Amino acid sequence: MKTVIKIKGMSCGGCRKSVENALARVPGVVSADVSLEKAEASVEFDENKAALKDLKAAIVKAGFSAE
Ligand SMILES: [Cu+2]
Repeated sequence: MKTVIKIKGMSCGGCRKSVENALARVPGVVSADVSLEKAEASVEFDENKAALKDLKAAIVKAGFSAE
């Protein structure tokens, strides 16, 4: 499935990349596109392997806040 997660705390391309990498490492994530301008991540994932809370936890662990 696909979901969009609002992210707070990103201020540059490095932040964007950190979030993207963190999401890509979550098992079950197919693709993660993070937009710095929109402050959100579009994530495609296999809901049998990953849950929304896992995606948010990865973002928080990377140092940002997810809504
Ligand atoms: Cu940054």
